[in-house]
Amino acid sequence: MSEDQIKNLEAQFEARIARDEKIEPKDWMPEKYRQTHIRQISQHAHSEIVGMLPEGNWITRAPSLRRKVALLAKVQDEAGHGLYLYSACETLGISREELYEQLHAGKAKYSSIFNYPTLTWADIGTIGWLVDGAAIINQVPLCNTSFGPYARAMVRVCKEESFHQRQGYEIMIKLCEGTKEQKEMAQDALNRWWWPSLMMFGPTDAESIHTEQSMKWKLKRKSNDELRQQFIDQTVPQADLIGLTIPDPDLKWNEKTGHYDFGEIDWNEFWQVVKGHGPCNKERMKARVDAWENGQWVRDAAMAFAEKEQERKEKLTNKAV
Ligand code: BYC
Repeated sequence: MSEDQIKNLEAQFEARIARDEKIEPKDWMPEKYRQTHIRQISQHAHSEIVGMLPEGNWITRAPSLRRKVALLAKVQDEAGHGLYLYSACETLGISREELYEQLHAGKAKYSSIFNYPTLTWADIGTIGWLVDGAAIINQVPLCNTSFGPYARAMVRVCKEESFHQRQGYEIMIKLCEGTKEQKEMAQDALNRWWWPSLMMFGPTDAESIHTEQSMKWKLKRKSNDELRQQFIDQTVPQADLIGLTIPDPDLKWNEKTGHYDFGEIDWNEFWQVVKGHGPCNKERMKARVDAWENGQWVRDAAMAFAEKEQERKEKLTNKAV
């Protein structure tokens, strides 16, 4: 293709983005647009799958049948989210195997939040309340993202995240209405998960390398700092309502801006976790690699079965002829 032809295609592509048209997998797109979508969608998919591990850890220990059923359903939803997202990503011309390989080799990231341990039952409430709460805030704008398969996957994901957030907050309400020890357990979980939850939104806008381009392409519709602020403004009153204290001495309502001011995030901790040195990074990756390797026989059996079925069908067709 000549340079002029590429420029022409690029101009048409930018015009479609400006008109808020959805870009579909078979449409022409700049190579960088394709690559940055593969990066973000696959990291999102990996986050859903790795995100099953900290909560899966509590399924056998949920304190009642009702809690167990709800937690099972939530963790199962996350597997479903991973599947929609991997499928959306595959429409960009990369295979599921390649995506897994990138994760297992440490080339593709997943959300920093899942590298922290779930020590008590209150952690499950806190994950639903804060982590899924943050996920909704981050993902609602993505329902309007420019790449069609990603935007459509996000609509269902957000509906399910809403149930996840409520089940988490309801666990917290119950713990806060319970004994002194239960309330202390809830406060302790909030103390440990608050700052990592704020880190989920990524580095500050000034440090974010992808935001500018992703906003131009309408992959991202709001910046990391805008979403983080929205999360804080929404969550602080929820903590107040159940009598929990946000572990930030600098947190203060600002009449002028109409937002909460908050303390400095420990960005050194964030980058350490992102680079693989968080409390559970090694454990999480081992669980995923083991699952892949131990599942080899299932994939082999499915392939062998598919081949036999194909042979059987061919024989039947030959007989009929
Ligand atoms: N953790 O330029 P930036 C869930 C990386 S699933 C790790 O701002 P971008 C749930 C970033 O990838 C939650 N890495 O990047 C599941 C980039 O590195 P690369 C997951 C992070 O893409 C189960 C570099 O830092 N949600 O909620 O413009 C149970 C520079 O950052 C993180 C999604 O994936 C992080 N927190 O913005 C319960 C949503 N933050 O790629 C709940 C979709 C940044 O150059 N993703 N990095 O190597 C997004 O919205 C955006 O990708 C982000 C980052 C806001 C996360």
